[in-house]
Amino acid sequence: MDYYSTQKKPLRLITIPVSHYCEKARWALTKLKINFVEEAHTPPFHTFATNRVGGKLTPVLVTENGVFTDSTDILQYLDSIVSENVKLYPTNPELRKQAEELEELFDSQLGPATRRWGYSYATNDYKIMQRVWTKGIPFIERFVFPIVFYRMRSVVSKRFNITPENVASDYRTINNIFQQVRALLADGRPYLMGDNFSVADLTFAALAAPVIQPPEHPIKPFPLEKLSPQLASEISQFRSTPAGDFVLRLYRDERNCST
Ligand SMILES: N[C@@H](CCC(=O)N[C@@H](CS)C(=O)NCC(=O)O)C(=O)O
Repeated sequence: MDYYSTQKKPLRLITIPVSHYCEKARWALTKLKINFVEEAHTPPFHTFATNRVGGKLTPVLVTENGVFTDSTDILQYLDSIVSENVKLYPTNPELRKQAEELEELFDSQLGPATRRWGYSYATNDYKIMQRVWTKGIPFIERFVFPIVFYRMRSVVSKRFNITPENVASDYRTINNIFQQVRALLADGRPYLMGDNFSVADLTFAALAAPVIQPPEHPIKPFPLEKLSPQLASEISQFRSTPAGDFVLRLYRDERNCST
């Protein structure tokens, strides 16, 4: 019997809506057609939800087999419960190792860089922050968001050490990883691991999304003309690279879902 026919109740995914690590988990759940409910919270309220199940950061996945508090652990768990033909991790051990190395590269370098780059533009913009932090959150958190916004923007700025030097360094990190992705795709392969969509593609696209703003992202991005000229220009530049184009294609072809 496969997982889908035995799943008793939906899995719980605790998120901060905009978090790209949460998007990585959400995309995997959707792609694997696993029944789940998203419990979205705006910072700092996410901590009440994550603490209650023994976690700290988001995403957290609550299942009948345990609680998973890191996006990679979540994907590995999900992969272990689905059938062979839909797995996100290659079954060949050598290919699996390469896919895991790419996942780790994107998690450890691309994710922090795109997050700080994104917040460097967004933290002072009420409209952007409201859109990206409040989708699907409880009414009370939405109600107090105006207060939270003014308090949290300095917290975010300090937490991520947003300085012009650091943001410039993030920009270089992002470009460097985009070059590595370009090199991997240079032989004409459709996906990073070859012919099949895998965890490497999903992780790359989810964590690159803040600088690409794909139209299919569950948090619908603002049209570029509604953004500041500098932000719009940087997104356009990232989109026009081969790696940026790859992200747009992955969202278009592999993210077709309602969440
Ligand atoms: N390595 C973790 C990173 C998770 C992470 O950094 N989550 C951020 C959102 S992008 C978070 O929950 N931050 C809230 C906080 O710092 O309290 C993963 O892959 O799940």
